[in-house]
This record gives sequence, C-alpha cells and structure tokens, in this order.
Amino acid sequence: MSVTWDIFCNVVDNFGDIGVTWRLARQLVSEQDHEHEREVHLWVSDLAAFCKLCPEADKNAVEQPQDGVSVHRWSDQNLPVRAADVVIEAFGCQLPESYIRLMTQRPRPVLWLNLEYLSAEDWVAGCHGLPSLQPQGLQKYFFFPGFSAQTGGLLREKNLIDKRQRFQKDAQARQNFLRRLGVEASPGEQLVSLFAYENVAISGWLDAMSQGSHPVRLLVPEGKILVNLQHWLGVSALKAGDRFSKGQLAVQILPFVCQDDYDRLLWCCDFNAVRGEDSFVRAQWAGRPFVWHIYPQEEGAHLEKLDAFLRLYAEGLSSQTRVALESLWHAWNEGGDMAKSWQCLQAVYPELLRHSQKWCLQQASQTNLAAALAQFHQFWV
Ligand code: TRH
Repeated sequence: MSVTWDIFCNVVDNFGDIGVTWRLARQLVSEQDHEHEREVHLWVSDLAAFCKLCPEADKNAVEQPQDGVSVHRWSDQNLPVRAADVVIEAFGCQLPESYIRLMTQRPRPVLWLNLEYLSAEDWVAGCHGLPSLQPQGLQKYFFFPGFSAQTGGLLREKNLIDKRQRFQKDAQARQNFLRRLGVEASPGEQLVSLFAYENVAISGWLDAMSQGSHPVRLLVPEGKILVNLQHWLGVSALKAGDRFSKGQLAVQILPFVCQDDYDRLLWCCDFNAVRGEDSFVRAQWAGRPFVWHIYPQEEGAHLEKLDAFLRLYAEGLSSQTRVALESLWHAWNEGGDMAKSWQCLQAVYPELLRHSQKWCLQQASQTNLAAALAQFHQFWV
C-alpha cells in the first residue's frame, strides 16, 4: 500500500526552505519502489520562489504535478482535507490548526516530524529523533540532518556521485553545458561560481583574482551579491548575460537556473562560493573546494555553526591548508581580508581538492536524509 507524505514549506526568505523540501519531495518519489510506494504532496506558501527552482511550474496553480510530486499552494483558502501517513513541517513552520485536528482524527496514526536546519554542532546527535508530546496528545519528532551517523544525514539522490564523476570526466558534456549558459571558458582558466548574500568582503577577493597569476572566470547567477559586484565594477543594474573583465578576471552574470543545472555548474567549477543550507551541501557533493557564506543570525550565533563545521571538515588536513581554509572562510563571513586569504588558498589548492573528494565520499557512505526519513517511518509504524 502506498504511503502518503505531506511536506509543508513556509518560504521565510531566500530559497533554502523551498530548495530543501523540493529536493526531498522529488527524491522520495523517484526512489520509491514496489515495496515502498509513495504519494508525496508538497504544500508551499510562496509559489513564485518555487518557480525559480522549477521554471516549468505555474505560480498561479492551486495544485500541479511536477516530477511526480503534487505541488500545492499553501494558503488559508487551500488546506489539505485529509491528513497523510507522514507529515513533515519543514524548519519549524506552524501547521494549520485544522490540519492538526485531521491528524488527531485519523484512524491510522500519523508520523509527525519537524525537519530541522542543518548544523554540525555536537548537540545535534543527542537531539536527533527525540519526540515531544504536543497539547493535542500527538507526538512530534525532531529530525536533524547532519554529518555523522547519529544524525539524519544529508540529502543525496541515488547515483549522484557517479553521475557527478562521469560529468566531470566528460570534457564535451561540460563544454556543452557551459555553452548552454553562454559560457566559453578558455583553456587554463580557473572557473569559480559565486552564490552569496550581500558581502562587502568581495572587493578584496575580486582585487586578488584580477591581479592574480592566472586567469579566472567568475560565474555569478543573479542574486543578492550583484549589489556588491556592481559597486566594485562601477556599473549599475547587472543582469544575466552581462560580462566584464578586469586584469586576469572575467566576470559573467548567469541566469538563476533550475536545481539540476545549478549542480552541473558546481561540478564544472574549480572553486564554488555557496551559501545557506542546500547549496552548501551540493558544493560538498561536487567534490571541489568551496567557501560557505553562512546565513547570518543574531548575536553571531552562526559563527559557532561555521566553526563546528570547519572543525569536522578540516580533520586530516595539513596545518598550512587548515589555516588557509579557516582564514578564507572567516574573512568571507566576517568582512576580513579576502585578498591575502585567497592567495594563501591558491598555494594549498591541490591538497584541498584531494580533501574535498575524500570528504564527499566519506559523507556519501552514510545513509541519506530521504532514506533516513523513510526508515524512521518504517520502524515507527
Ligand atoms: O537561499 P538560501 O540562502 O537559503 C537560506 C538557507 O537555507 C538558510 O539556512 C535559511 O534559514 C534561509 O534560506 C531562510 O541558500 P540555499 O539553502 O543554498 O538555497 C538556495 C537554493 O537555490 C538551493 O536549492 C540551490 C538553488 N539554486 C538554484 O536552483 N539555481 C541557482 O542558480 C542558484 C544560484 C541556486
């Protein structure tokens, strides 16, 4: 019998909430089999954000099938009329009262999960999977993604790493993909992708790339960082298709592409700047060195998270490479000297590249988040 899943996504800001839930919903559907059939419904508060990640979607549709997932507009006027077997509230979004009532009235019990934000902090393992009794008498379980076997793991589709490795070995496939985005990379050019929040530290980095010893092509999907880029270039209103060069640096603005193309972009680049939660994980699956612009929180709480990840990630690196990595990540997140850090990183790049590949395979040996959620349900029933 098919298991029904309702995933609720309240888009607060940016694309992380919808990015994670859309990826999870797609994976639950594409990796079902005869033994584990699934009907997945994704309830989204902001369909315009969804359309950015899935351009073929209709932002006005009340309900639409996309990649086997039923995508619904989530509003007071459009609420589910029955409760599913598994209910996921993503990132602590509040479920409607009427829906919770449906959950209590259901003859078959409902597994209610709160999918939490990703963090590498130690306490996560101790809290993963814990239940909490709700006023209505239902249990709600807290499900934490993470980097260790004691957590819920990371979203990773079946065969993702093979697919990525094949693509990286296929020069023609890479060239065709980049051409489709309007990118003609010259031989010997270092490719860097840039996805970040507004960040004043970018000036030092751009200076270093333009004055560096080798050519760099910076590929920037449309987004918040364009404000700082405009300032450095001395231009206004950058848009997809725009190109500039200064010294060794060529800059190209790209359109915001669908999730699968964004993966390919990360796979093509020698270095990726990513942010938030989902692109941060995808950069790790790309097996290439990267820098993370973490989502800023009040009182610098995000810096503890940044350091917790760095502690894990840097295990096994030589001290020179560890210092270079840490100083670049700190400079990027705290407005520090990116020029110096970028130069230091170039010197240790080969070790960092080997390390990125090792880290990727190590993480890929763990159970992925979608499988962990499905297993949690199987054992719970
Ligand atoms: O957009 P984000 O900054 O999202 C953030 C974080 O999730 C943060 O933790 C959360 O609190 C905040 O939102 C509300 O970064 P993130 O998580 O990387 O999500 C971006 C998504 O956009 C991801 O799924 C990748 C996707 N993407 C594309 O599909 N195409 C693109 O061209 C680009 C640049 C990104």
